[in-house]
Amino acid sequence: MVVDRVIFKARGGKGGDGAISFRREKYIPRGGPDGGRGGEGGRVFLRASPYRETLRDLAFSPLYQAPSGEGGKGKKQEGKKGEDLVIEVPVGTQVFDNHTGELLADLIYPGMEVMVARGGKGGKGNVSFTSPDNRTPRVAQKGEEGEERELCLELKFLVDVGLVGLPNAGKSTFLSRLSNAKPLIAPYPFSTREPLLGMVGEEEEKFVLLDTPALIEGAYEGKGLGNRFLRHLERAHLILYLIDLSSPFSGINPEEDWKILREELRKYKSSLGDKPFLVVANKLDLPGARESWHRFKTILERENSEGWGISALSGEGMSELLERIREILKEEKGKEEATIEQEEIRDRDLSPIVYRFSSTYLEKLLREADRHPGEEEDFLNQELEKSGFKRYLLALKSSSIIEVGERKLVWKGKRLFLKPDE
Ligand SMILES: Nc1nc2c(ncn2[C@@H]2O[C@H](COP(=O)(O)OP(=O)(O)OP(=O)(O)O)[C@@H](O)[C@H]2O)c(=O)[nH]1
Ligand SMILES: [Mg+2]
Repeated sequence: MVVDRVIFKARGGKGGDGAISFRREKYIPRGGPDGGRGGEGGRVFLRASPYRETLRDLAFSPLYQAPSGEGGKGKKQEGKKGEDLVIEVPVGTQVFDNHTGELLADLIYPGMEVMVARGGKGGKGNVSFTSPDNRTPRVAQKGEEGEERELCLELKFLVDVGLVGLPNAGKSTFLSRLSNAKPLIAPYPFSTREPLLGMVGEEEEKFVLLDTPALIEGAYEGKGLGNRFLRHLERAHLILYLIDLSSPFSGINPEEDWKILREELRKYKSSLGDKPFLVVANKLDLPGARESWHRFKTILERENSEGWGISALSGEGMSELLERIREILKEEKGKEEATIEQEEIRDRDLSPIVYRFSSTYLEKLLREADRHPGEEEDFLNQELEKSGFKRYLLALKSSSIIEVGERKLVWKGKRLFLKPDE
């Protein structure tokens, strides 16, 4: 089974303790304090990996903790930092704070990392406690505990087009006809038990099509296989309602099936019901289906819904429909970029979200920006505007910190700022 939701705690490493130490050298009988600071604890990151498909591997451990920082040492040496713990998750994972319900990050880009728990600060060594009254302090500070956070991770496939339908409508047949996916196709209801993705087309034109298990009336209350897979459609740009023109299982008419499907999606989440859609009437090749389609089509036209008649089996009408799907996708994707709204983090107490990008593109861009002294920021933002990379940044919350290698940037008001190191 696909595990697409897990809850666990992430805890940053403890900071190392400060050291109590005194200089001991020949000819310096009473050396001053020289105990260094403890190292910072490791941080916990989640990383979107194209090699992960489910959250299953994370379902077994209730706590992920990064290593502690090492203690400080003599000669004012700072302890070693704890290593960061990086947990790999599938691309498309959404990260929520399980207590507040706040969406912390949407890991839609392979290689994108978000920090979910900060490491504890290292304690000060005794050197920091020297004062005129106390030249030989025998105290140091303990390292701070790491930050702890309970997270809820949900995998939502990055789907362009989602297929929904009653049992046996031909959803899996439709997917297999357009993509290289090999779903189970069977003449009985509920043959598909898990959502399945397929890639349609090549290169620029490529899109992701999702086949889902059948819905039935009352699915929103958990009837049949329920609606737990519908969340994968939340990010889809287009929904195809596949209707069986022969209706052998429901025994009713296409209008009725269409109404049921529409209602189920609305009850699950009204935003799903509002998404762009096409009604696709299938099995046009069967006896009586053409007449049924003509009646149904008139009804759809009356309510201003766009309908297409096809046969997923013979291929009739499929290429015209595919063309229309591509057209809608192009429009919708264009709109999306223009309307993404970004939430500013207003509450000063809320620490900004830290993302990390291992991107050679960004690294290179930063190096190039350095060659434009005084105009680094403008250069950076102009280049981003031209590249496709900006759309990944648009998925981040505003006021986030972005780490690229050793550099720290701030993403705010749809612009990248070069932040001087603290
Ligand atoms: N005649 C005809 N049969 C079709 C067509 N499309 C699908 N079928 C048949 O309908 C049956 C169900 O097809 P599936 O693709 O498994 O249907 P599904 O909607 O995925 O079914 P579930 O996963 O069980 O909900 C199979 O026997 C298919 O061969 C079509 O256009 N014409
Ligand atoms: Mg199926």
